[in-house]
Amino acid sequence: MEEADKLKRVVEARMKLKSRFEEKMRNTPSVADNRPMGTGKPNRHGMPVLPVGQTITKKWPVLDLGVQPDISLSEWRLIVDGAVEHPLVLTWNDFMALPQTDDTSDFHCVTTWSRLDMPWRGVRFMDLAALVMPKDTATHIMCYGYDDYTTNVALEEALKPDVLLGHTVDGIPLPKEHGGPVRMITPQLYAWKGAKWINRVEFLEGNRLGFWEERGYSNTAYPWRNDRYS
Ligand SMILES: Nc1nc2c(c(=O)[nH]1)N[C@H]1C(S)=C(S)[C@@H](COP(=O)(O)O)O[C@H]1N2
Ligand SMILES: [Mo]
Repeated sequence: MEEADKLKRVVEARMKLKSRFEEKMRNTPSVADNRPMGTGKPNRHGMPVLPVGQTITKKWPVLDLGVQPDISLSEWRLIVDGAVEHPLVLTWNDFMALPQTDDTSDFHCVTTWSRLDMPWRGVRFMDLAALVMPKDTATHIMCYGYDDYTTNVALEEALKPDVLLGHTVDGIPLPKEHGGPVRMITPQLYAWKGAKWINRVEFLEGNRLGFWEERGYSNTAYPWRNDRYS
């Protein structure tokens, strides 16, 4: 009974949050652009499978700021705070007890490679957001990595169903060099919007720029608009 109540509350919170952002999400370029730039058949959100200027790679290059932090599962924490009703700090066990999602998605790096059909397992950002419940004034998030990397994402992008905090990829625990134990992925935006070694998600009342955004990368990062630099 208690479990059923809990589930009901989670579902209700998710529905409420979804309805708040549904229209904004429907109008984002990676869903609504009627002249997307790219080649190939439409993907599941209606965009050409390969965005303009990208080349498919089978390998998975590693990009970082020169540090690959080593975070054991026992010391790993995820802080979720800022403009939310119920801020929280999750341990690894708390995180793994959240609803888990499997999803196969594409990965588009601004340095022009794309890796298609990557099978991920993790927690939907939407499910995490429903737990903390963003305040009505929240518009963006800032994601922080253990390496002090930061990147900002608009909520209508972060709440899309393919945005995961992934811990497993290709059937194995996410390798450290790719951001393990947990990283975010943003399949409908360039991949720098997904923080590796994620440690904190701060909900913001208004926009703020992250590490690369401050250094001339696009605030919005839409692959099908060649929206790389600002
Ligand atoms: N914490 C952290 N996250 C990060 C980065 C980083 O340097 N630190 N690099 C970003 C960039 S620029 C890209 S393209 C992707 C690369 O992910 P990969 O190394 O798994 O290919 O991670 C993004 N997330
Ligand atoms: Mo990148």
